[in-house]
Amino acid sequence: MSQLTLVIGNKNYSSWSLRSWLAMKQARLDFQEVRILLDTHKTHQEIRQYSPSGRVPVLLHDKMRIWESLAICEYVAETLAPQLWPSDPNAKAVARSVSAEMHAGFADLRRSMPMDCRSRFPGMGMNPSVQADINRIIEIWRHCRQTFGQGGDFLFGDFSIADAMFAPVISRFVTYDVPLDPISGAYARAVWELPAMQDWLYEASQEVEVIPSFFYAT
Ligand SMILES: N[C@@H](CCC(=O)N[C@@H](CS)C(=O)NCC(=O)O)C(=O)O
Repeated sequence: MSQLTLVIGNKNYSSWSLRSWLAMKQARLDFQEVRILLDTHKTHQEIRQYSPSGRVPVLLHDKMRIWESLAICEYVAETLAPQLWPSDPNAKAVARSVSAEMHAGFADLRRSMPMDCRSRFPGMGMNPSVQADINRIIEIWRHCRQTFGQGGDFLFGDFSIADAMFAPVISRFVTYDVPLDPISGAYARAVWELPAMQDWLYEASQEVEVIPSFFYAT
């Protein structure tokens, strides 16, 4: 099998890394991990060895380098794991829309409630703009579950890239204790309880590095 390596940041903080990592784990791909500590004097130089953008995650596949979390997921789905998108074209189109919306948006939520998997800060970071982001995310989840979710516990039934894209949001909702309605809460629990997600959370809990949480608003 060809060589597949995912370069990631600290598991506790690197929400973009979690997205690609979870998609690849759920696809049962055999890959190596290289973890680069964020926020050190060597971080930029170390990441630049692998990633032209100077950011993680970056996927190394033979001679290819693919950066940007969503592009990595797309590449993996196209080359190795087509099951990462729903097979129905309409469901797939909406899965792509909500994945792109997550990748490009929700800046207020990301800034005010940064991912910090192992910490608990109930209520911290909430303000009207964050609440507006949360309301839209819940609207997406409820719509996808009710329209496309019949075949399983995830947004489009079976696990897809869309679920990977929202996984760090679910971690934030746990850290900041964001209340959810029954449909959204059941969905968030399904992602949270995935063995791969639990592995990531365990490994995050074992990390010792501390980055001031507001610094990594990603
Ligand atoms: N849009 C990018 C965002 C990647 C990103 O911002 N990664 C952060 C870590 S979560 C990073 O590499 N930071 C490096 C640095 O700040 O030096 C993606 O989707 O992959």
